[in-house]
Amino acid sequence: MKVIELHQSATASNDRDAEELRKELKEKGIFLINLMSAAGSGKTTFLSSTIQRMPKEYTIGVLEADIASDVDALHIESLGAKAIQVHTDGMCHMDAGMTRTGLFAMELEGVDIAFLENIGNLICPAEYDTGAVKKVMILSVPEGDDKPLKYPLMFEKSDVLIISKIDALPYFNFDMGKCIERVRFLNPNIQIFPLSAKTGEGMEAWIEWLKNETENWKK
Ligand SMILES: Nc1nc2c(ncn2[C@@H]2O[C@H](COP(=O)(O)OP(=O)(O)OP(=O)(O)O)[C@@H](O)[C@H]2O)c(=O)[nH]1
Ligand SMILES: [Mg+2]
Repeated sequence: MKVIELHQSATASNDRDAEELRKELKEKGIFLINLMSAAGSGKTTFLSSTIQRMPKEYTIGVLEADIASDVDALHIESLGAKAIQVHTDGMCHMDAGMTRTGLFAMELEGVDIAFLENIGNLICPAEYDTGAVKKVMILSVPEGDDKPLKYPLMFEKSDVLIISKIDALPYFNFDMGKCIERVRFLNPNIQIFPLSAKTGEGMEAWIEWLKNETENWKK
């Protein structure tokens, strides 16, 4: 497994770097998604289920960002997708320069969809444009329906909210209606997909969204 050690980019403007990276990805026809959530919300499990359900004509690459270890990247690679592991030198987020370095260290030839599995953290990753085309966040049922109230920025900035682990709803006091109401108050345009990566319930609607958005980006 290729593991790359990254340090915070020393450039003046992260937003400019992000715009440049997006432009370059558009030219190459690569749809980059910044996947964010708290630690353990189910990012890797969700990506695994996505890789297994997407039609084989889509080549998927995953940039795994963690403070340490390569377990997530090894798992993704075992499913037949391209994967690369980056370590962030203790930092709690990825910026556009780090994302570029990680992406171009992966063999990008033929990749249609690239996911950045960001560091598990509901706060810092929301503050940085990584150059991704879309921002997708996960909130899992065990975390609670009050998280939009406590960590509003990520909910405001995301294009898509995955409410994951819905198979666990019987065991937690998670009010789905209240959660969705709180999220829509912050971000009326956000797309919301409640699903379980474990049972597969709800995955189909997400897969349809991903296929449509990828095709739109490639036009
Ligand atoms: N019941 C249930 N458990 C899930 C689901 N998705 C993930 N999990 C479990 O949640 C735990 C964390 O899942 P991961 O996919 O490793 O979460 P992650 O967000 O990638 O974690 P980090 O990379 O460490 O931030 C694991 O024990 C998974 O099996 C789900 O849909 N239902
Ligand atoms: Mg993970």
